[in-house]
Amino acid sequence: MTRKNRTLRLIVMAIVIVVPILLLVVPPLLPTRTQFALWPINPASPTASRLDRVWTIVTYVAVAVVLLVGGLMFYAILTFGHSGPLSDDDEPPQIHGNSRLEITWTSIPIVIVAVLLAIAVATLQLNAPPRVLASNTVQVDIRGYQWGWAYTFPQLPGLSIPVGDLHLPVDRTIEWRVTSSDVVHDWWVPALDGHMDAYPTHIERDVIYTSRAGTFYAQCSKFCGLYHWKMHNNVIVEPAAAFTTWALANGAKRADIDKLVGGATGATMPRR
Ligand SMILES: [Cu+2]
Repeated sequence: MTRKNRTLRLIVMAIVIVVPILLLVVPPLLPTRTQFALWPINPASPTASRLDRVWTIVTYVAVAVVLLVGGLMFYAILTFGHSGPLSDDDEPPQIHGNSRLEITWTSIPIVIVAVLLAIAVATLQLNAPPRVLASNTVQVDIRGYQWGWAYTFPQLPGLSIPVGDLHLPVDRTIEWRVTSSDVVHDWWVPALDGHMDAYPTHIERDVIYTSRAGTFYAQCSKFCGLYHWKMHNNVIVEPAAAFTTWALANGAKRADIDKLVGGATGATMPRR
């Protein structure tokens, strides 16, 4: 191999290996991480924090594997690379039946995948909705349609949001129940929860805790037709007073709102 060819190959391989690593590793380290709104980062609920932890572990394990395999590949190519016509004498020694080597390179990936599986299953268990909910849990019915999301609150009759942003009180247990009136959609607010598929005639429920106020990006994540891209909006988690103002302006009765968010504070509720 000529020096020029070798340098060129080195540069191409460096790009192939380094660019994906940079894309994976750098965004979570940036101070303005929220601009990557669909990354499961900057979690605002315990549920999303646990998902974020799994995501981070998987990412760094994957990067370590890429570095290891890519490094060995680099080493092999640069050390044993050959150019020009081959003669019979150029064939490297052929290795067959090295049981120790084969067991090693089979068992390492199995162990890695088993550990990641155990972490993922444990997280799923922790994120499962509890059987008993706090008495002042806020229930939200979320209905996907082509192409938008509509919200109602069973405890706040009269409040109906056919289109637009969803507001929620901070420091509250929220039970959201997701369905669809036409095709399959997917309710996804990365900062608060994992994906929730929205099927017609089926209610998918999950329970989260709004541990931090803020404006969080929501996006339908199932391709549901021509204007799927329009199915995004914000979930605004805010103090009880701001939530009350919003609910009043959208048709809820004050007595119902006071009953729901004017009573006990989050400190008395189980955090999950
Ligand atoms: Cu969609």
